[in-house]
Amino acid sequence: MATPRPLDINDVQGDILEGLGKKNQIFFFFRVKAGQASNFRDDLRSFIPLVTTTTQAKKFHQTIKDGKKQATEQGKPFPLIENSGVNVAFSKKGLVALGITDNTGDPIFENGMLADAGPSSLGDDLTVWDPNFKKDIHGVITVTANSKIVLERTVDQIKRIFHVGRPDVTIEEVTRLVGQVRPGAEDGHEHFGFNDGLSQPAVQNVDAGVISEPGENPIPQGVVLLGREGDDGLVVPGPNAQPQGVTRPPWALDGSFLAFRYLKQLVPEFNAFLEAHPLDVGNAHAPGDPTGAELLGARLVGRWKSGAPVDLTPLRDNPAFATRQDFRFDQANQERCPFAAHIRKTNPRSDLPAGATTIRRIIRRGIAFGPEVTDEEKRAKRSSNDPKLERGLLFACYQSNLGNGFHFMQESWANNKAFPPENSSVPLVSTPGIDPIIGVGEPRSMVGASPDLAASNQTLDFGAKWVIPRGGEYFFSPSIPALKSRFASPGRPGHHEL
Ligand code: N7H
Repeated sequence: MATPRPLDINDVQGDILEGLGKKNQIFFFFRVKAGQASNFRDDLRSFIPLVTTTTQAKKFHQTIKDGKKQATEQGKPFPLIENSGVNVAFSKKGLVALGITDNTGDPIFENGMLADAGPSSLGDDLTVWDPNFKKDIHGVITVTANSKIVLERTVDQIKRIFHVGRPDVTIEEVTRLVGQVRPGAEDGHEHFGFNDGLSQPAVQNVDAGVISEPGENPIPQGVVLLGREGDDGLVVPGPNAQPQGVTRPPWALDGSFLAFRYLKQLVPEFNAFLEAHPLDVGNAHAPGDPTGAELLGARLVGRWKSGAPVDLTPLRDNPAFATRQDFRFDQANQERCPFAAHIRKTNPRSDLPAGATTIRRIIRRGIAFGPEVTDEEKRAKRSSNDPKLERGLLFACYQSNLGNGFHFMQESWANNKAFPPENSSVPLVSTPGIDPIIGVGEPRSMVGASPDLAASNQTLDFGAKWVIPRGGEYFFSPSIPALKSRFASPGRPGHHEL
């Protein structure tokens, strides 16, 4: 790719660098109707004005922030601001259906998630995948809104653009997944109860002035956006880890790969496990002291339910620390945070040499789906078999290279019992175990769950899994200029080709 023009965030879809404002979200997985590719590309031209840019998404968040501030100052309730966001992304099969056959330079995207999901790679049990994700999916349109009504209204507008319900329809629905933030105080928390979406990398010249971790600089734009500085190809870890270089088609500039995962969560079973394996918190309970089950939950995740990192507040939750990112792990020690804790596995910070995690950072945009746990499920300590009561996380993350980002994180960190690698910790830990939240592999266990040094090398066996992947796909989320000039049909004469 030739030296690109400077980044203009108007060109980048809003979910990537900013996140679409949302209480409700729908992921509409579609196929371009056979023989209708050309008409679909015409319809896409009418659809593009609906696509939310980074600038628009940022503006919406700023309006909310200002509105909340003003309402607090005036002692008034915060007014509901109507909002809806729309983004679109295509699978490899979708690119081909549109006649875009260039190699994107990312073999994991080129082969699709189904080929990557099995036991020898991500580790999914494909027999429990929703059969819809084994069908051909060409793309995903995601719509977010601040209410169900606004969401439905935007969905209807999109249906009209693609002539849904009419003989000249150009897309077919493969399946849809609907997410919503959890009610009341659980807003922003996923179904196990933990505050989610907190730690995100700051991107150079986009998230001005935000440096999340001490000793870490904002990540180069190319870790997220194709064709930007830092999009240098696969990095195979090792003492001489160097990016291998990559060639991108011109239309890929300012696009990003979206890894989407449909993850079911077994919430009563997770809670029952915590209750059955409480950590020793002594007998005396001061106000604010956790139960043994709460302490175990926090140490499996690496954060308390409020979001406070156990590394900063190891003995009790402290909501004042909820959004803190300014911590490093002590390489020689897992007393404050287990090596296998979910956040230590997925962002090992100082467990690896300075700068080694930069290329591995992803931007997460998940949302919870499904209803709250029912009283009956709580009593039975088991999730219901009723599909209407299925719950979990619609996990979505962006990166410029799946082999450096999501795929690597799941396969080489979360599923790898030997990661982080042995160091001079006391006591010495050669095998920290798999990630207790998302890890797959044998044995299903970790060490270091207990903060008590004498007990810290004891193995904690998890037995069953609490997060069950039920499907997913890899998509490419193009820039707005690429949508206009490469994906949609040519509009007015003389329009600019990328
Ligand atoms: Fe995770 N959880 O509730 O336990 N995650 N995650 N995740 N996750 C994080 O910082 C969770 C999943 C990452 O920089 C928090 O947002 C659950 C996948 C990364 O410190 C919590 C599921 C992958 C981070 C959870 C799930 C990741 C992170 C702490 C599935 C990638 C940031 C709050 C149902 C392969 C790490 C926060 C950092 C944080 C949970 C999935 C990755 C609470 C329940 C599939 C990179």
